[in-house]
Amino acid sequence: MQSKVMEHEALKKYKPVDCRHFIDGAFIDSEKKVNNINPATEDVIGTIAIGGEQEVDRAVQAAKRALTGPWKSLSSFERSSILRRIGDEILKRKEELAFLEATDTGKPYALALEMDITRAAHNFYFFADYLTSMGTEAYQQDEKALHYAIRRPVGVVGMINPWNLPLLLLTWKLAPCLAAGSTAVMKPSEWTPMTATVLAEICKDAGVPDGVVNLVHGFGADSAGEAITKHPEVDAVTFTGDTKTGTAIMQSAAPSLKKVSFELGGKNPNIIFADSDLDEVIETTLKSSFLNQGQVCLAGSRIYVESTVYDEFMEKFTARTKELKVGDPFDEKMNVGSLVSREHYEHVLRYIDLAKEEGGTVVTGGTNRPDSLDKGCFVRPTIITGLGQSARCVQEEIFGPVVTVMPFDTEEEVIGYANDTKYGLGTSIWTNDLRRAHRVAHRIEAGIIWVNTWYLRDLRTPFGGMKESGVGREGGAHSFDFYSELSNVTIKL
Ligand code: NAD
Ligand code: 6OD
Repeated sequence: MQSKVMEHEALKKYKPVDCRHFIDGAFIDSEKKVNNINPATEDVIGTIAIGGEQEVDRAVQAAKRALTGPWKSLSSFERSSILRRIGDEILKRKEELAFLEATDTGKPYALALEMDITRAAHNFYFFADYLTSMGTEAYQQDEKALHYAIRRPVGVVGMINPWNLPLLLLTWKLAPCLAAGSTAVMKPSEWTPMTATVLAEICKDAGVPDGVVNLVHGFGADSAGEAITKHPEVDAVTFTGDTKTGTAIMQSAAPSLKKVSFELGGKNPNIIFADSDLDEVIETTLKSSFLNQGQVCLAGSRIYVESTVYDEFMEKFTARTKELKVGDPFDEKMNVGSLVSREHYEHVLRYIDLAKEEGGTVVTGGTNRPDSLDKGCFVRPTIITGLGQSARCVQEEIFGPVVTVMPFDTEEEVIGYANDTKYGLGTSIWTNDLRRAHRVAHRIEAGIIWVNTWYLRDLRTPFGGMKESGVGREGGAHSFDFYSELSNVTIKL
């Protein structure tokens, strides 16, 4: 890695943290530990505690006790104030958290600061407001009866998280869980454990009572992850990650019939009609393809372009892609950082080789790190053309800076392509024809459909995937429903 790294202010001010479990309000040491690796330098930066059934059980018992402790007697206004204080504390420590996130994931520091950490604070502010402004369902049945719904916390919630947006996605679960009065046992990804560790400390500083927020580090199968999903006293499991892991978690949670919410993988189509504003399309498509090194579940990794503008699109999109700078996450001139780990880097490179074997053409990218970097898990933004719809690189989630581009001639044809994978998470439709936008949106099998944009979020909206991209929805009332148990009361009039 270049010496440039040493110049960034954050690197002078902050140090990586060793990741310990946080149970019942205290950090605890672990006999079993593994090294934490910075993927951009491939250096060891600290240690991660590895928990199993015993630590998970301690955390679950603490979370269960906390449900009936001081947490239960707080008013919704008091809970909302605690959520606000967590948001404030995240913002106060935003540079430190961005440093930790960039160091753990390899993503650009500037992106971590602007996107991950800012949004993490916003998740708490959003649910703090939601909690104090929400109503309840009520129905008057003529003169016969009045029905209304009451809410209680669902109980102890297991939260299992991926590595791509570690703090953003963990807080997207923890904020509504706390708003609803439930308690949590969190397990971050073993690849990106640092910001979750600091979040536990922040929750304590913000006044969250002991036992309400617990953190157990570890791996998935046969480790802390699985111990959470099969623990009989965990009432609900929220999981974000790979579709295959979702299947394993569903099986493990089945014997105790836990409530589950799954946000899984995607292979999202980006449909570009000839009547769209091509320059705007290209700038947003650069983001939907390569933001966060393409490691975004919503990434528009299958690009379909109407034939009449295909050549123009390819020329401009390729030129802009080649301009993206890949390298040191702490060099603010870089647009693309490192992938999360050597294992994932090799996985992405294997797909690029597979694309060639499948008859595809690598238009740009396609090799590993740029010559200027001597180590790190860097992959250059890669565009592949010439593949058919059934190619594995078109059907399977690569989860890296790799997109395929295919031409199409008709609306019917592209709707067929868009729906032809096992996934159904996101879609972007680019057109200036309003009727077509509605028509196509209604036929696309995806939980999240954007027209003339990508990843424009409003936290009130339903978020989640259909088909093998998920089970349930998060966001606003949907999150609240997951972290609560509803009872209907009927009063005969
Ligand atoms: P992953 O499924 O490998 O791991 C996610 C988490 O699950 C980790 O904490 C891991 O330790 C744990 N885990 C693994 N096996 C387990 C098991 N058997 N039991 C319990 N826990 C287990 O996913 P990842 O590689 O960390 O993340 C990338 C994937 O996540 C991609 O498929 C991506 O699309 C998906 N993702 C989806 C969304 C969404 O909102 N739909 C968001 C982010 C990431
Ligand atoms: O923005 C969100 O709320 C969200 N859940 C994003 C998920 C991105 C997937 O990588």
